[in-house]
Amino acid sequence: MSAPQNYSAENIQVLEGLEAVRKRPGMYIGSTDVRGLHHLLWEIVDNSIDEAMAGYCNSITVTLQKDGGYRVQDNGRGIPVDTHSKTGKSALETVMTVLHAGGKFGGGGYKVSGGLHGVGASVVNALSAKVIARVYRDGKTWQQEYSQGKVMGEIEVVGTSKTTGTEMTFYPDPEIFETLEMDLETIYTRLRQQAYLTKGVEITVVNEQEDRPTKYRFYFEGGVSAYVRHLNEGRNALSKVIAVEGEEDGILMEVALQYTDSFSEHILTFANNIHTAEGGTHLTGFRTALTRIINNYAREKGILKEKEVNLTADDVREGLTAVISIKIGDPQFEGQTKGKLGNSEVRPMVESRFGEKFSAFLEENPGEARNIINKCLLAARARLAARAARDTVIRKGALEGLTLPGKLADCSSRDPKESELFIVEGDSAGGSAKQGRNREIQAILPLRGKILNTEQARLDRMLANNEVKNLVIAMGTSIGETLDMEKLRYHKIIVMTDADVDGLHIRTLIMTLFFRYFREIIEKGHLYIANPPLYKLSKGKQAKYAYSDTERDEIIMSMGGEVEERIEEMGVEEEAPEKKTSRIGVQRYKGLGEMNPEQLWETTMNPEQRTLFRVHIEDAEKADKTFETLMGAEVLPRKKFIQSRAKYAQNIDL
Ligand code: 0RA
Repeated sequence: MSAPQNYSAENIQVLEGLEAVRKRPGMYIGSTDVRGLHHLLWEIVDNSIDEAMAGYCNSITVTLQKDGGYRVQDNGRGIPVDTHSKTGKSALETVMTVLHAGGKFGGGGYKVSGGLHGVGASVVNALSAKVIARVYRDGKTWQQEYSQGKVMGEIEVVGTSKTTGTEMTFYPDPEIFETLEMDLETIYTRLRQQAYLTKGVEITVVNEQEDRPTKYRFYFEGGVSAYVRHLNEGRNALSKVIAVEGEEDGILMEVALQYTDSFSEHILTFANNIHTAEGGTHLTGFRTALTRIINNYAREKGILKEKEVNLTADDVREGLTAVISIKIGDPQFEGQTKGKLGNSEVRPMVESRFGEKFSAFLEENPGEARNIINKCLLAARARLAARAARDTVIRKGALEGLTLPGKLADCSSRDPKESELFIVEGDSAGGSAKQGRNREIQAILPLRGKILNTEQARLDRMLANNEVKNLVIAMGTSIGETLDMEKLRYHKIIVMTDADVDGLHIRTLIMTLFFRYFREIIEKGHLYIANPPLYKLSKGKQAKYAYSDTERDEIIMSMGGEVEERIEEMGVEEEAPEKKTSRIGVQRYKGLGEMNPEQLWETTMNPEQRTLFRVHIEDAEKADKTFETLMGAEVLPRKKFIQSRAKYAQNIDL
């Protein structure tokens, strides 16, 4: 067929569909920053994972090509390539050019699929400068190319093939994305996760962008149990990994859990391999069963005495690491970010299936059961102590007529929407910030540096800390169970610390604190990190600021200076070498305190010019884990952590 004659209403619709994606990419992939960029890869990989879940594929390879392309290959059946009599198009072309067409082919061939989430290959196509799709089927290799969602030519046979499979190579469009470089760590984490959740599939990541290409292979026979083991690396386990599987009415459940002596909870839930960040019916079923079974057991064995009250759902969470994965034919995703599983039939299924088997485990393993229950009892005691500490904090505030801490330089506005709270490290930086700020909308709370030096990270002790108390009172929200977002006094809470090891520590502490006790503040997008400059570059009266080494070099060049080749010597004093340049002054800021109030305002605080990084829940979770490593009871991981960063930090004291 030749294109012009067949230029039907349908073709026009297709173009309009993908045009809409290019006009408002955020609607389809969330954003056009690095997260949105990663989304392209997830969409393509998810399609191959779907093929694996359907049982037709056991190997997926993701390649980061030297030319900037991303290639995803699988050994599935290959997307059908024969021409459909009605549309005059192959299934391949339809999948690539029609919005939401993915997964509709093959006459219900998929038992499970991502549903809403797999917006699919056509979106990736629309947002790519180029896509090359290859299908290996029926002894042939088929190929079609696209650009910005448009077909560049008919599908054609380009060779023979001994295997079957699909191969997509896409080049993200620089007209759309702010950056074209994905983060390798993020790719590994996500694909490792997918490999844990899809037993028997092998996922390989090849990075050809390095001088020496690297190859990582993820394959886990153990599935979710292996995942829990991985999450608990570096923690002290109180039991072995408890694994429970079940199937009922077409719902497949896989649960693995393990208690450690950690103080926080780590639960990851999935429906059809999609992370349900907001939980849902699978999580509710799990929690209800866990609390009930632990209480039953503790009563039966006389560990909980008759007059003692039951352990609460919160008590059985401390130190719990669990992965809950369910697969279901018709998943319903609800909630603000579609991250909550809604299917009501899942809750009773998980509750009874998991409950039965968990109960049997406790009966059969009395030693481990005892460890778990003791941990929960400890949590109950800590909870009561924390509540007492919190009540004192609140009562004190009330007695003094809700006095705000003396160290807080509050703003004059009483409108939380426009108000900002800067949490600043150290008194001298606090001084500059107080003088440099816009007093109408910016409040400053200086925090003393060494609060990270407690021997163990316990809630009741953290709350007893004056600095933390001040923060709680300043924010106005209370804490933990009684957190009240309506009372939040500032809609931007901005952490402003030095770019050195101490600054990093304080930032980690603050993020951990928010992750554990003010999680909703992060989830609602109120927590930010300030971005102070690393260098000041001056030539005559002209001054510019650089926020990274690359930017420093660019500015020096633009000022007519020359940039020395920098030789990285790891493990040697980390004093940055002063640049030798023609009449260009290079000042490296070692701390916020080195900036005068005007400079701090201009570079870091002025809402018109500054950059802020919003903290996402994953960042905070990472901080939480780092914090545990730094503070935790186990010496070895801490030692490793510090040694691995020794080149950045010669004398951190812990
Ligand atoms: C529907 C039907 C068939 C294959 C696929 C979808 C398929 C899609 C993707 C996307 C990435 N990799 C994929 N692999 C397969 C084939 C049905 C048949 O051969 O009978």
